Amino acid sequence: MKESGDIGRVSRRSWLKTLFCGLGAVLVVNRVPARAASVESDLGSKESGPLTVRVSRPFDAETPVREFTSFLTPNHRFFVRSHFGPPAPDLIAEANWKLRIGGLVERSLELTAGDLKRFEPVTITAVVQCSGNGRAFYSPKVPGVQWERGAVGNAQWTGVRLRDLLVRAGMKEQARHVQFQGADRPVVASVPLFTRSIPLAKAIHPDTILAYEMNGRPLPLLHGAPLRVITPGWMADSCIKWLTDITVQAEEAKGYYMETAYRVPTTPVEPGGAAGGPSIPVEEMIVKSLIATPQEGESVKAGPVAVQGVAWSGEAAIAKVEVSMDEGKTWEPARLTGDAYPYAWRRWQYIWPAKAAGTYAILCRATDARGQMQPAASSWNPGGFLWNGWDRVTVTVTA
Ligand SMILES: Nc1nc2c(c(=O)[nH]1)N[C@H]1C(S)=C(S)[C@@H](COP(=O)(O)O)O[C@H]1N2
Ligand SMILES: [Mo]
Repeated sequence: MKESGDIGRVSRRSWLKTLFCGLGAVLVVNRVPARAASVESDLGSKESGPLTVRVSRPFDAETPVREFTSFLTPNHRFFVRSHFGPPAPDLIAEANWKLRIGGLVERSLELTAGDLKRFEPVTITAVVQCSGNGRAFYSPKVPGVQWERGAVGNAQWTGVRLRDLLVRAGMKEQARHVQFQGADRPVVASVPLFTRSIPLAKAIHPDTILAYEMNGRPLPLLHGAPLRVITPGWMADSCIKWLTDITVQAEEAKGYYMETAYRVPTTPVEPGGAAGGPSIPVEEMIVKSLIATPQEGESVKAGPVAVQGVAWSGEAAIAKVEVSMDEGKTWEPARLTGDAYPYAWRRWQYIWPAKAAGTYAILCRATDARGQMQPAASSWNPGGFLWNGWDRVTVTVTA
């Protein structure tokens, strides 16, 4: 109760700022569960605040798509997702935190944050997207966080190559998978830990990094401070936050989050069907684009309207983005703007000559360099993963 009083003295704006920028704030969230409801009311459940809250505890919130006119998504506007919320602060405090590397290695390592800084720093711009982004668009509905369009962002990540650490530890011949464990823990001990692994080939790829900075600033607590995995081109469920343990193994990680969750069927499942058939883990992202502006429901004046958005596709480049004003019967090419970087999203723009007053649906779809194109709707799967159907906004043109 004392804590609640303390919060009351801070202005709402500065309290929110702390929540998204630093450690102090998440202490607040951890210590004062009662504030969770207010997080929601402060941020608004509509796209009015910095983030759109989907679940308040643990805090799961998406970025309003209007942010996606900018190349980099600012840290305090970057979507937040975790299964149990951030770890107890003492576990990741600088004085206590260590990264342990073990398993099938010649030398087990224990590295402090300072030790990590002695490895060559690398910076990579990469899209991080929740594999459940767009789950809300599946029909029939799939249980889980009802993400719409904004469980994705593009940021500049700085850290060390995972490969450099693995080389330092020396891998044994049987090494095939690299398992990650973060410091976060479920509230109820019977709930499995969020333990995940990636295949060795992705782990030793020079672009797979352990990041301690996001957009040139220390990694915020909500995004995994002090260290998180970044697997460029792959879905965010491989991007383990609050990393403490790396285990080199012969086998994929065991447990719920590898064996049951984050899997997609290898043969089509009829809509509404059950999980349990043959499946593979969610890994690479697939081709996708979003319309950032105009926004859903916006009124625009007749005349040229700049339709802008972003497009990305895992490890492949974006080849083209197209816009349709007739429900997908015909498509016009959009112009790709800005530079193309591997793993980052590409911005695009289409000037729509809006003539007559009325209501219009604007659709977009992207195609990648491999020739993969966004479908009208993704095929239904029991986890509601990998949605990449055409994006769509409805706008009203006024005379
Ligand atoms: N330790 C840990 N890491 C985690 C998770 C988690 O629950 N615990 N959730 C994952 C999922 S499902 C997503 S979508 C991303 C979200 O990263 P962000 O909050 O920085 O956007 O973190 C991933 N890393
Ligand atoms: Mo996710």
